[in-house]
Amino acid sequence: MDEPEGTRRKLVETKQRWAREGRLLTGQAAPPEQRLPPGQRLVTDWPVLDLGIQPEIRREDFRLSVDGLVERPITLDWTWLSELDPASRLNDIHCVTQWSRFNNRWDGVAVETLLDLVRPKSQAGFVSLGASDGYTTNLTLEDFARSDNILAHSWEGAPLTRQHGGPVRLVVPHLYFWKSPKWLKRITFLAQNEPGFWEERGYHDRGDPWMEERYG
Ligand SMILES: Nc1nc2c(c(=O)[nH]1)N[C@H]1C(S)=C(S)[C@@H](COP(=O)(O)O)O[C@H]1N2
Ligand SMILES: [Mo]
Repeated sequence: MDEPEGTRRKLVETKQRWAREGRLLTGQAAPPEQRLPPGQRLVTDWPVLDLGIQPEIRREDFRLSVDGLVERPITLDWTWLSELDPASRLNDIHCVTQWSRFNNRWDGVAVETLLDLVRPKSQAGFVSLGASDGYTTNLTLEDFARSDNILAHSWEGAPLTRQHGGPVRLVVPHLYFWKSPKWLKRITFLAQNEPGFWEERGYHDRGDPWMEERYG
């Protein structure tokens, strides 16, 4: 490979790495042409996408089991969740069906806080996420542990609606939105990767929007 080609590839790799690390998501100051991943179009409404079952779960009935390869398996209920360190995140949504929505304000508990509580064992390399509608998805522990990620119970200052996954959903903003399960009820730490609902149906195992990892 000649010199300019190598230099260009390095630049592309670096920019892709920045994107993966959220470096281009600098909040309101970043121009849209940098924030919008390839093939995405911006919306200002918030579409609802799911398998068609939208379970109605009252906050007092909320349970989230965290199990598998952790030092301390737990089942969080609403009271316990409310007592954990509160966290807020401002981030962008990118759905694989090509809509993106900027500047979503979430309140909840940072995934980092949950990890401190359960302490994954050294053999844990993956998580499997389960939801009350039967939906599942998977992440590497590295993608799950990102500081941007939040267990969200509120959006724009109001409780997350049932359609959008209330009482609690996971938000993983650096990947396509199918990696962000609504009505979250189970997080299992695993040594092996366990593909979820869409991952078993032709979607990419990781789903990085800036790499256009739509299909696998
Ligand atoms: N439990 C559950 N979570 C889910 C889904 C689902 O069908 N069930 N769909 C995923 C997909 S494909 C998308 S794009 C987003 C949509 O979230 P929204 O309806 O809040 O926009 O939820 C993701 N999380
Ligand atoms: Mo989606």
